[in-house]
Amino acid sequence: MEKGMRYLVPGDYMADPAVHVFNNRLYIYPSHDRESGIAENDNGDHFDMKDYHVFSTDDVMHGEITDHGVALDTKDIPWAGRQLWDCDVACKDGKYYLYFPLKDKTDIFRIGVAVGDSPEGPFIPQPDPIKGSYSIDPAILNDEDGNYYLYFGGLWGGQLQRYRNNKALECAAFPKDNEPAIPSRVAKLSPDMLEFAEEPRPVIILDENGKIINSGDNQRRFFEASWMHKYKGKYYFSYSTGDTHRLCYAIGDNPYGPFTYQGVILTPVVGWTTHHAIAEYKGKWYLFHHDSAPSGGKTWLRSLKVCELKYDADGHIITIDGGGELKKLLIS
Ligand code: FUB
Repeated sequence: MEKGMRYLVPGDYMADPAVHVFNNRLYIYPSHDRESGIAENDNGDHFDMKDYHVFSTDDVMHGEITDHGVALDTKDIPWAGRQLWDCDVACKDGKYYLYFPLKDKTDIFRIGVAVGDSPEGPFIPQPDPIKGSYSIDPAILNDEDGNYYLYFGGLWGGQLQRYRNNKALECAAFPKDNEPAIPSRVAKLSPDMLEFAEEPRPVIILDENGKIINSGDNQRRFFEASWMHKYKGKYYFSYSTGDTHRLCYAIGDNPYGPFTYQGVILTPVVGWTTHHAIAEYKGKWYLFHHDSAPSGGKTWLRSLKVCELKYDADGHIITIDGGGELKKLLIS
């Protein structure tokens, strides 16, 4: 393994981390990959996850990682079809809210909420998904002014190409290469944390000339895995570029953006997907992510990783080597 990297849960396959500090402890909310036996395809049918475990630690690089066990299972979700993908958790007034994407019984991804009394869960799902929700990869920003924002969306198997202006299209449609890329979405949450307080808005990413990044610019355009963190008063929106396998980021002045593209956080890892969370704990910043090296490159069996993340004096994130290209050659 590369120097300065740590696999967090070597005994199991965990992916898509969301990470937050609650009660001075760091909590990790990953997807729980499993060998489903389903053939790999561009729709991601092979990612057939059924439950979530919660993990926590008080020492990210060297401490014990506690597994708090199953916090939510699809069998307990009344509207469940299949595929429990990336989740995130927020805390408000002593309650914990777990946001999760799941296909409903008609095979459409919706975003659900489950509520718990502790960051470890268990979480009790609401009877229905969030009204007006669609697609995947929910990520929460607690703006620490009483407002919480939910970012979401993902292309291809994540179904975001099936929507325009929050309405389902008759047929999925991708813009032409010279048209603006399909954006991630953001919506403020209602005071009870259970619904959108407003229509989701597009998360616009601009290039260095102030022009919206185009669909054909697949080294920089949004694909999936939204994450938001704040650093020195600025809003850092980060995401995966999907088919070009990078984690990139863009900076804005408020939770809605627009955000101006800055660069690459993580170069490709071993495996197809790349997905992350960024968090500060005990004075250091960390990049939580995953790769498929321990499973020999099997994209549906990913392992959780962490390393330190550093900024330069101007607040730019220093690019981290995902180790993908070289390792891929060794594995194949
Ligand atoms: O884990 C299933 C999907 O793979 C996630 O929702 C995406 O972000 C990608 O990591």
